[in-house]
Amino acid sequence: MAAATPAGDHSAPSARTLVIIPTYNERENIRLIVGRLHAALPDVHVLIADDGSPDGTGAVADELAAASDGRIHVMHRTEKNGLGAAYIAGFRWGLERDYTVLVEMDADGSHAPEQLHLLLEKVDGGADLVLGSRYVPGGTVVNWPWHREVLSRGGNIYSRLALGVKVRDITGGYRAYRREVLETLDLDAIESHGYCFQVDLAWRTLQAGFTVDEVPITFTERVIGDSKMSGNIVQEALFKVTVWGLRNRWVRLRGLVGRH
Ligand SMILES: Nc1nc2c(ncn2[C@@H]2O[C@H](COP(=O)(O)OP(=O)(O)OP(=O)(O)O)[C@@H](O)[C@H]2O)c(=O)[nH]1
Ligand SMILES: [Mg+2]
Repeated sequence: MAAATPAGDHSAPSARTLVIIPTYNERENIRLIVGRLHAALPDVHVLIADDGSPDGTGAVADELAAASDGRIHVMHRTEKNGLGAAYIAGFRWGLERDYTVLVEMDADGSHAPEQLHLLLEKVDGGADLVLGSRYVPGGTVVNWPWHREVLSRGGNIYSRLALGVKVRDITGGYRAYRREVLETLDLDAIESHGYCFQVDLAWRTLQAGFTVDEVPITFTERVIGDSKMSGNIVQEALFKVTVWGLRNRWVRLRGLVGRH
């Protein structure tokens, strides 16, 4: 069967997969999500990157790691520094080890671990970055208030137009990177937070000439715990995407003028 699980096929690029889960106050969710993940794909490794959650998520993560036969790891960070910084620290941790695919997944259940194999199969098929997409045919959003969906769809349409890319869900945070992508990008240069971090990384990946593919996912609104979304995150994304889009057009325009 072509769609082998990463656990079953050790020649596949995804044979050594690390799933990075950033957490801030996800005490109840972290157990559930890691349990679901290992039920779906027993061989993937997990790195929980916790920013000193006041609710004790870090201690729960330590318990899970202690009982995990080395498949669960925990990074304790001292202060809440945003999801982007936690992911970058997690990527570095994974790149220092021999993981071949690095995955981003939220702790809150929005990204179904049962669908991770769909992303990994695309990586094994040759894609450098695979996005779990709500906005390709077959993709869907469950239980989101209408204003969140409008914001998310609007942000994606705006990003697509401003940056001139074909990606349908560039703000989504369920993704699988081939390690070569993260080795190539200048992770030190990435300062974006929130949604903007996701756009930033996908945009850099495309500009570096890597292939980006999308697979449909079912995104489900969190049931337990509180959102860390804020107006600042939206403003940051809007501002930066506009600057990147204008800069890209300017560079291309200069190139055209320079040729004549
Ligand atoms: N380590 C770390 N993780 C964070 C931080 N902010 C958010 N996260 C985690 O990043 C993931 C996504 O955050 P969410 O609050 O779900 O953000 P969202 O998906 O935009 O919003 P909702 O799903 O509506 O709540 C979750 O696993 C959070 O716990 C942070 O500052 N540090
Ligand atoms: Mg969420």
